[in-house]
Amino acid sequence: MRSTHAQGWVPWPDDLAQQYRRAGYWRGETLEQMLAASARKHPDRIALVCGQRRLTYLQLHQQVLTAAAGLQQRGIGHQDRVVLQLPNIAEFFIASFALFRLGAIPVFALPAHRATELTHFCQLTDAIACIIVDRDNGFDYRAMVRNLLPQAPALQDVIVVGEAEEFTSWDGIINADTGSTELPPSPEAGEVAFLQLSGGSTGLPKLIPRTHDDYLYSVRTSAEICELAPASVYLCALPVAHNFPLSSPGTLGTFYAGGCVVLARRPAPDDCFPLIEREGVTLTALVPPLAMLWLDAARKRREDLSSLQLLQVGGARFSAEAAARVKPILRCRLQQVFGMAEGLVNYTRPEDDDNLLHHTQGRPMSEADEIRVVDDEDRPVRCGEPGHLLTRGPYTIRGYYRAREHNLRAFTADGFYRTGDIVRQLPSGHLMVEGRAKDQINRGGDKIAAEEVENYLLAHPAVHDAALVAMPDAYLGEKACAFIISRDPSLRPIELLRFLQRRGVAQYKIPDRIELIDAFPKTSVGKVNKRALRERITEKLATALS
Ligand code: OOB
Repeated sequence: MRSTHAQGWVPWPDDLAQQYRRAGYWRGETLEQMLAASARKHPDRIALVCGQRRLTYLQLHQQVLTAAAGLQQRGIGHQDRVVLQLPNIAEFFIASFALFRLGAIPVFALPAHRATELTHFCQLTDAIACIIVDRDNGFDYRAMVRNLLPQAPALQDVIVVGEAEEFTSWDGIINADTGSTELPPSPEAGEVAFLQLSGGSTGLPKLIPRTHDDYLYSVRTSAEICELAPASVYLCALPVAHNFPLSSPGTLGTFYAGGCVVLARRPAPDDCFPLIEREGVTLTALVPPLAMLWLDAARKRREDLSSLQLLQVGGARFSAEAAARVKPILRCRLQQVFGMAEGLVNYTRPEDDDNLLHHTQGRPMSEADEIRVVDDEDRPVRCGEPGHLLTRGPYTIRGYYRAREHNLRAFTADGFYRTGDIVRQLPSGHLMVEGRAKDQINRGGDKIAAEEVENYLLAHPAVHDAALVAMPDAYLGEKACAFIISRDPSLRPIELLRFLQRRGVAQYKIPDRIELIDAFPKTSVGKVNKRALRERITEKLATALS
């Protein structure tokens, strides 16, 4: 195999890799070969609906091959990293599968990311190209990339879907005369297929290397558990590059099953309900705040949602009360999904009773997922007791990309990933997410690494120290509150928020509230006592409400 530590990722040990292959988990197929197989099986079925565009499997696959030839002509090839930042449009798939075909490695940025995050992805991966859209949601992605070019010396090509200005136009790539160019051999399925983002808890966002073999195993298994078939119509309402709508079973699971993927530009009922009615959507995936929004809207709106058979909810804790409302209101099944871009995904199953369905976050998708629930010293806790969740298996990574130091802390010596989640495991194998040990805020499914935002705040000359903590929020579950020790008595919170915005940080990471404070409470060993800060802001909010 060509993939090694030197390329920045940690492969599975050889004996386990062999075992996973022998067991049929890893089948030696690339993601693009999976699409090609579906195109052979169902050439004339609709694979993708994007606005008024409808592509059959054959058309989609042909466009992928055309794009691959065009990208190859631009000098993109095997192992080259390409930052891909696109909203929910067909080009996301055409570009991704084209890169998979070439063995190039897309880095899946989210549309919410701004110059700070994009610069980091370009620098960390030495990306030679990026693919963006001209504008979306009132934001000009070309202007953002134009400004970061001096900080991304490896970037040779900026490819724009839409009005390209001085950059390379995507239309030019797919219409290029590539007549005589031949595509290279497909990459090996054991190689890294793409890099996905981690929610993280430390300084800068980490990148997650997923191989064709491991990802496709999770896609196939998810598709089986969710009973996907050619008649399935999957609505992609969440950002298309996120692991949940991409693979659990998501858009890729739907392509694998020969079903139809419908892209929604926004996840709100205004956009999604008419699509459900028009396209006969059978399943979709939401984060809890959106699920609650949909539940409220469904009672008031008139669209016919009767085609919907399954609503998946995950990414953050879904309350048992809200879970119990899904079936009576939407008249479809609920599935709770507890997953992570690093690998492990848990699902409730069709046969689970309401108690499991409402109160647990499901059980591991694979019999080969190894689960350990341990105390602070990595000793197993008794079944049913809360503890740290560690996991290892055929689709859970062994290390982050180019992060040797961090990997020593994030993984055990025997390769278990420390999820940072506190769970209980029931005798049935089902997990209940009880809390979190990692220093992260889960803002309705958007993950914020506290240390990352603290560092941005510390860059302001008036900030002496900063601590970011979660505060409760009825809609999002959690929001972010920054406690600041200021050097300058005249510093106003609004100035700090503007400072972060000017710097170009994803909007969801900008603190929802800033509290100025004289000193941080400390733990007995002298660390900032974040629990005390969380309690302080929670009490303050409660008093303000009463
Ligand atoms: C999904 O992936 P990520 O990488 O954005 O976030 C993973 C983290 C987990 O470690 C956990 O802290 C939290 O998000 N989480 C949940 C949850 N699902 C994820 N916490 C409570 N209840 C749940 N159901 O969020 C993701 C990836 C694939 C499928 C689904 C979600």
